[in-house]
Amino acid sequence: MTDLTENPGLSLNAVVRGACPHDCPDTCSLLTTVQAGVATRVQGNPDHPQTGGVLCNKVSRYTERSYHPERLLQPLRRAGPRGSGQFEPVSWDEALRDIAARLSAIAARDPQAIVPYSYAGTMGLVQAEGMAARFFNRLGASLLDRSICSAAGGEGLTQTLGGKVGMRVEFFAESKLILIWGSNSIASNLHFWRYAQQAKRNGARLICIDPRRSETAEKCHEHIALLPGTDGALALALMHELIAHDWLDHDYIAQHTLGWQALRARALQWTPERAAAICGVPVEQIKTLARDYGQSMGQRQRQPAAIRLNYGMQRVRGGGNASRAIACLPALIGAWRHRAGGLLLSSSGAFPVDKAALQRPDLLAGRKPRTINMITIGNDLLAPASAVFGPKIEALIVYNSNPVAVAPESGKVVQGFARKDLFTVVLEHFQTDTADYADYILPATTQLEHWDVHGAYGHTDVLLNRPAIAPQGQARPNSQIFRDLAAHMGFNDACFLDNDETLCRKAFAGKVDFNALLDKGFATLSLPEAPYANGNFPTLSGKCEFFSARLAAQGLDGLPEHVPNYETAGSSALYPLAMISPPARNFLNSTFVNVKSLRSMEGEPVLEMHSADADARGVKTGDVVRVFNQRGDYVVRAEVSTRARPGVVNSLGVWWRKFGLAGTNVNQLTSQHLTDLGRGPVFYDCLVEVSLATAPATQAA
Ligand SMILES: Nc1nc2c(c(=O)[nH]1)N[C@H]1C(S)=C(S)[C@@H](COP(=O)(O)OP(=O)(O)OC[C@H]3O[C@@H](n4cnc5c(=O)[nH]c(N)nc54)[C@H](O)[C@@H]3O)O[C@H]1N2
Ligand SMILES: Nc1nc2c(c(=O)[nH]1)N[C@H]1C(S)=C(S)[C@@H](COP(=O)(O)OP(=O)(O)OC[C@H]3O[C@@H](n4cnc5c(=O)[nH]c(N)nc54)[C@H](O)[C@@H]3O)O[C@H]1N2
Ligand SMILES: [Mo]
Repeated sequence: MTDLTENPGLSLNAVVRGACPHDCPDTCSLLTTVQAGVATRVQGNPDHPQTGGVLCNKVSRYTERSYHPERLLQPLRRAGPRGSGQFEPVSWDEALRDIAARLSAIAARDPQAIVPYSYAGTMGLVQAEGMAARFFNRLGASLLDRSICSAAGGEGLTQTLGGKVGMRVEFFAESKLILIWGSNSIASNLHFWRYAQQAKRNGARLICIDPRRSETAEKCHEHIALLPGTDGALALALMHELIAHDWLDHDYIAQHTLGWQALRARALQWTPERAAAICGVPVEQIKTLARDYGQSMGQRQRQPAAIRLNYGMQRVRGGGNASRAIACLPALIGAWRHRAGGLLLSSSGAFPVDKAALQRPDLLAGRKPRTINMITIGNDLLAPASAVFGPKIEALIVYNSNPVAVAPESGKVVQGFARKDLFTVVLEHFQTDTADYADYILPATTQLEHWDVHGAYGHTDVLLNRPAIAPQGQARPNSQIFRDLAAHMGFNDACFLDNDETLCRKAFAGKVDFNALLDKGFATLSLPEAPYANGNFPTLSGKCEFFSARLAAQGLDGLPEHVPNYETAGSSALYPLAMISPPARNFLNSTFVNVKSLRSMEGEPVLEMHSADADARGVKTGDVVRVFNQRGDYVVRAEVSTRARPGVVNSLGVWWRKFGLAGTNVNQLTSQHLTDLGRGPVFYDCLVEVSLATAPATQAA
């Protein structure tokens, strides 16, 4: 067995196979060209079918990010007021020693006062979940509910289909009707869009369901621009029409579903007229969509209808129920019978990841630490100790995340991070908005510099990432930093000696051929082509559960229902506009905002407004506007645009605050409320008002 971590064979001239680490459904296979020890080019691997030799704008500029002049290359210690961004260099040993001493002192009182905060800066199983989880389990730190992205839809899907499972993405190429529901695929799921294009060339009809006229919406045959948070109503009205016109697969329903009579009664309450009023779309559009969908699987046509459900529709109060309602649709028409029919939200449930081997929950040794929801970090950092909450948060260890920019209600998040009595360590590539508040910043390696292994959430291949170049400066992999911290804390369990190769091998516990990964860089899971053609859903009943006994047992509605937003469009005279803040095409959440070539493509933070809403406020394109609600103010440049529908403004995220106008970003306005299911975020359930800004605003260079 070669020792991959020591990596003696790091060639000075080579083409190295890797994996894109970013939080994106596509998880591409990368080829990095190295010349004289320097990575000169990152390309998509043409041998990997899902990547097809194509990369997005962002990752094709990966070398610009890795060799960025502002890359953090040595440990830093705070040398000015908290949040001022002033730091001084410090040696690794001094930093680790001091951090270990501070954490040990807190842990002696109550280790739950220490909170890890991480998300998906890298999705690699080693650099995201392996050594870090072992460290925090051994410490007995608070657990983190990593809920900020996909929790509502994940729970909705699990309660309906039994897990984060669905169609295989490649078969969308054979579909005849594709509903792209709550997704701007061209921006955020480019490699799915390639399959949708293939289908379109073969005569498929593409329908986009999205409040915003996105890049994707304008390339589909039809765009249904509903109000944010009304997808549940739309799905129930579609069911109403399927029932009223008997566009149903009675045999599939009888054999492979649970709760049909109850769902039928519920759906019959949802006439298209009722839904149209809630969704803010013409009733004819709902009826036509139902006909297209309902007749797709008719006896003679057998033209499979497929739904690419995504995250946009979940980030509202009723996101869980809406996902459940939509997940019921394919079973009603028997779309699952065909490999190109059904639905895909996330494929992550297909991967046999051995979490216990990686994360070692046994190191908790019977302790049951509290769980902090990452969405409410603003409130939680400001919460005093109490019997319900537990100890006040005294230390935060942040890695793979930029909460000061991405978490909701930034005003509170900033106030929390600025607390004088909080000890904060940030593992990062760059001095982000969050790193500005650190006591210590520890420099981490990028994907070009470390080993990792990846599953995916938009396809079903496992990928291996080999380092292409040596770590830059004094940067260390996250795994190494937690190994080092463990040593300084005196944790001498053998598992802290596992190197990255061992972690890569343990991740799939022998269920994926590691030699194939070493040879080719990727391995495809062996899965059935049409997994639910004969039922066999991974639910307890083995059926698609229209009615969920588990939800009912929790006192919740066992059937999917339309759950209105916390902040319903049109419900407030003070804040009459609904605001959504979906991803920008050239950023990846807040990653890449500091890469100049990409930032110049995005220009500056923009608020798209419909002309009727702009005219009513005397706003023209290019005006600096103040967007505000009860949670704060956000300053941004207005763009009067046909991408916005009346009553809804769009501000693409997630800018670093320090690159925004007046040092703000859109999360100044979003709320810390949670979704109906899964305790997820409600970024797109947010009412605001807009007015011309009076004070001049500046953007950092
Ligand atoms: N370029 C790029 N790619 C990304 C990301 C990025 O930041 N940039 N982020 C990555 C991450 S973390 C994720 S989770 C995925 C997200 O993946 P997707 O969910 O596919 O991504 P989005 O492009 O955000 O699409 C969301 C769409 O939903 C729409 N939307 C907003 N509210 C509603 C609603 O109530 N109902 C409906 N039907 N639609 C609504 C938005 O207008 C937007 O066009 O993308 C990943 N890929
Ligand atoms: N308003 C609004 N807010 C949103 C969203 C939205 O649509 N609208 N989207 C939400 C969603 S879907 C998500 S997933 C979250 C994303 O939130 P985060 O997961 O916090 O994503 P990023 O902002 O990309 O920050 C990731 C950070 O990890 C760092 N990083 C990358 N690789 C490594 C590594 O190997 N080691 C270390 N130590 N650091 C690394 C990067 O430099 C980057 O600063 O944001 C959420 N916030
Ligand atoms: Mo996400």
